[in-house]
Amino acid sequence: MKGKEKGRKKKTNYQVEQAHREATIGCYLLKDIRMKSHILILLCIVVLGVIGSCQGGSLGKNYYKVTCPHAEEIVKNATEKHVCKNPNLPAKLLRMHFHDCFVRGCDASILLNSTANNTAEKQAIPNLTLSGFDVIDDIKAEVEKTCPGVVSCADVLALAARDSVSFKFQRPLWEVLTGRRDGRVSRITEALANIPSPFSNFTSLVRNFASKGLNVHDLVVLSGGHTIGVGHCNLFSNRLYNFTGRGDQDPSLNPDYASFLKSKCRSPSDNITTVEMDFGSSLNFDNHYYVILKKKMGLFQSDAALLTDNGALKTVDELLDSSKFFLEFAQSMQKMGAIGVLTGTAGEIRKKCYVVN
Ligand code: HEM
Ligand SMILES: *[C@@H]1O[C@H](CO)[C@@H](O)[C@H](O)[C@H]1NC(C)=O
Ligand SMILES: *[C@@H]1O[C@H](CO)[C@@H](O)[C@H](O)[C@H]1NC(C)=O
Ligand SMILES: *[C@@H]1O[C@H](CO)[C@@H](O)[C@H](O)[C@H]1NC(C)=O
Ligand SMILES: *[C@@H]1O[C@H](CO)[C@@H](O)[C@H](O)[C@H]1NC(C)=O
Ligand SMILES: *[C@@H]1O[C@H](CO)[C@@H](O)[C@H](O)[C@H]1NC(C)=O
Ligand SMILES: *[C@@H]1O[C@H](CO)[C@@H](O)[C@H](O)[C@H]1NC(C)=O
Ligand SMILES: CC(=O)N[C@H]1CO[C@H](CO)[C@@H](O)[C@@H]1O
Repeated sequence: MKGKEKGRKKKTNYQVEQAHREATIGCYLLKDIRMKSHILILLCIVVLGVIGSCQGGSLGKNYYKVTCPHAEEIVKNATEKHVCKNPNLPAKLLRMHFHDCFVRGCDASILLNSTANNTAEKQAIPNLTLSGFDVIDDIKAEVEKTCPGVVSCADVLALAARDSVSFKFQRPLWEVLTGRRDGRVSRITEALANIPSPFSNFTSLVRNFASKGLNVHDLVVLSGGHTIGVGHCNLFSNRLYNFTGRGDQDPSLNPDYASFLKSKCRSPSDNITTVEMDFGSSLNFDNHYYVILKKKMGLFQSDAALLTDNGALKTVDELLDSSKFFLEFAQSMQKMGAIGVLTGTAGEIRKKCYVVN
């Protein structure tokens, strides 16, 4: 076991380093590749614009085409600048977008600060970390310089999440329709009630997703978001130390992996240490999450729960095909990005993302 652990650790460090290197190279190449990808994207917009029908309420393609023609490019540039400095950012922004959409719809309610009167959603989220919020505020400020009061924070977040994850690929991994408007309300209680728990079983997860108009297929596909990022020990250490109250381990967790996790999370109450969710590949956005899931190495009970239903298991197996994963993830993200959006004259266009106008 010791030998195995060592091997694993080495691999992890190596892969993390490699991913860092790739990201850095990406930053140098940025200018060259950008020209080409712009031409491609332009082509896509023209072609798809003719054929395409709009999904997701009254969101549309390039909604700010007239009112702020460079909006999406400004967001992309600003996002990439931040990702170059912080390779963990894609995970923060992807999760932030998910949390935004699951509470009151994708209306940037997650970004509002608490006030004297009200404790905001933000306060409930077990550490999305400040780097994410700061970055969104900065990207929004960039957009405001060119087009004050035009582009919503909800759209900025949806675009920034997509662009940060897509950065290493130098092409957008999913389409983001725009035209969302910003909400004026953010309540801590609603976050607690709507955001799925890592301790959930399959039935609760399905119910939670269904209440957002997402089906079992979306649940399995979007859980693939856990291919990047980290989780805190206290959110899974019950699986290691005291699963049923008899000092036991979760039998649905790979025992070798459990030993490794114990070496990282030394006590059941450690709420500081974090562990990669997709072991050995947590900076790579890929379908490796499903590979480790099949080996009973999903980090949370909510990950392991996807193996407890035959239908979900079938989808897990399908997503072991990489191209299938990218295709399906793009579709489900577009569905998620349309949950409960405010459009038309609803809500407002916030000037600053952390406070209502
Ligand atoms: C299926 C229900 C889900 C549950 C129960 C869940 C739960 C969690 C938990 C507990 C964490 C760790 C937080 C921490 O310790 O700091 C986490 C992280 C994360 N989640 Fe989920 N999640 C779910 C679905 C999703 C979806 C749909 C996405 C996006 C498509 C997503 C993206 C992420 C990302 C990227 C991280 C890493 C964040 C970081 O590195 O800071 N999750 N999730
Ligand atoms: C985005 O960055 C590229 C490359 O640095 C630059 O050519 C382009 O003008 C930028 N776009 C905007 C809107 O700032
Ligand atoms: C908003 O809240 C964040 C913490 O969530 C804090 O860092 C920031 O300073 C606050 N911004 C303002 C303008 O109060
Ligand atoms: C605080 O709450 C009171 C009563 O509900 C309301 O009249 C007031 O406008 C609120 N203040 C702010 C800053 O939201
Ligand atoms: C799933 O969790 C819910 C909520 O905790 C619980 O009521 C239900 O009995 C659980 N279902 C199964 C099959 O364990
Ligand atoms: C395990 O959980 C049970 C029941 O909650 C508790 O009585 C016991 O002290 C725990 N054991 C350890 C080692 O934490
Ligand atoms: C972590 O646990 C300590 C001690 O139980 C507690 O005081 C602290 O608030 C916790 N921190 C977080 C971020 O939950
Ligand atoms: C955004 C957020 O809630 N951040 C919290 C993360 O956790 C630390 C303590 O571990 C808090 O101080 C932050 O407020």
